[in-house]
Amino acid sequence: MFPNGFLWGGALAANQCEGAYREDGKGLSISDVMPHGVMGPPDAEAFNLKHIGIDFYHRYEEDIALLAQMGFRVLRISIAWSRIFPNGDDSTPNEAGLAFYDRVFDACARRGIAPMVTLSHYETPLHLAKTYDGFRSRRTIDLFQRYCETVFRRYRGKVRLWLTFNEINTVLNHPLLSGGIWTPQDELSYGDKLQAIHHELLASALATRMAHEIDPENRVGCMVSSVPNYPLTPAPADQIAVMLADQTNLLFTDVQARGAYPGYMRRILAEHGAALAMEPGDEEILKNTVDFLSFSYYLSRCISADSDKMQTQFFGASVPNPYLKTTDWGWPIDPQGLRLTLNRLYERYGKPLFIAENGLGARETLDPDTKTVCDDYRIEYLRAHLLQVEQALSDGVDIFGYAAWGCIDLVSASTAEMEKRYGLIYVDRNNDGSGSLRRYPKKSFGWYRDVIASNGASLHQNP
Ligand code: BGP
Repeated sequence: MFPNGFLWGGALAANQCEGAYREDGKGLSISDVMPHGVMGPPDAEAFNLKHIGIDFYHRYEEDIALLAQMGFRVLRISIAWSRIFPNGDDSTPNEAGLAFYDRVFDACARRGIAPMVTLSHYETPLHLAKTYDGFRSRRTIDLFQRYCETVFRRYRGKVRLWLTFNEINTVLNHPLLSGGIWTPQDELSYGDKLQAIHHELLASALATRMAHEIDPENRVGCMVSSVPNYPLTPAPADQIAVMLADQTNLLFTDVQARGAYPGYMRRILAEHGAALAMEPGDEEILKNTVDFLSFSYYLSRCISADSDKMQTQFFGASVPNPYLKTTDWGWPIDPQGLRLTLNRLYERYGKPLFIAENGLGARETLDPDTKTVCDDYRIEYLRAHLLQVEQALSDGVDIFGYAAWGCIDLVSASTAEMEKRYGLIYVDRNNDGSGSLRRYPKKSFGWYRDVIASNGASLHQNP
């Protein structure tokens, strides 16, 4: 059973939905010059779908009204840092950018939707990336604090749920997208990335402390990409391979939820011949732990100690799992992995959990006659995952909400395309940029509305 007050809703990110990339004083972010997502180098000249996105900047009223029709109680969005501080190191904020989010939060409030705000979702101001190499520089921590203080004060009372960095653990694989690091990946040592991670962890802890100081009612969470690793065989070597793979992810939640580097950090540093440059006071800062943990969940990974078996994948080196089907983009579909993730995180940290992203990316077209998309496969995907959330609740895990990723179709993060659709609402826009941008509820729209209205009970009916 889902508890009363469970926060049902969905999630979006500014750089993937807002568009208006140069409007009302906004500066460029790294995403504005990454037309291929993480599949190619930055290119400021090439056509970039994110420049218009799904035009949420001008259509947020209509979009929030549609989400309210589904009964949303929470909407996770991000603030585009470069809308508030166009260069990232400006001395004063951009009032037009601040006013935009006032309007968005007011629209949510009018419809009884609580905003949950990600402070940094793959959209570091480009100037910070180019000038300071993003979070490789300690200076970026101060600039992030300036931005956080501005938005915490401005939206005091309007926003109470905050996430610091989206999928903070992806810095190791995607240093530009995740850490705003302009230096090409192949020129970075592992130690360079660990140092940037240290800076992001400090920035996150300082933001958490500041959020609590500015409004004791603020609740701050971390956000990680959660991918359970399974051993390919019962061979002990495969178990150890899983343990090591897990640790490179747990490192982030261990620091953010427990307040200190775990013991195995020593081994990680030694293995890579790296050392962290720490300043006096850093360890104290890290003690400012989060109130809750949030994560994205899309897939699980299978791991072998035999490196010849491991294949390079966008979501990390792994072996195909013979028990799982995959999406059109090759992402293994594993609802039970979500129950496992919820249990493991709760056992380890004992803090409330929020599922910040989950969903199915698929190619689909609008039926010209019915003006909808019959997305039974998405309903099945979401239903199977939500039933596992319910199982985890029965296991005793404290879960306070669920956000369906890309609840309105938007530009994808990894491949920067429009045609990888996650929405319960179809947006008429195509990879070549054509389309009216009109919104059309899909079949999953009515299905999710019923799930929310019945507080999960309708999941037990066949869709
Ligand atoms: C997460 C990101 C989102 C998002 C989602 C789906 O990694 O936090 O921004 O887009 O994954 O990924 P994609 O859009 O690449 O399918």
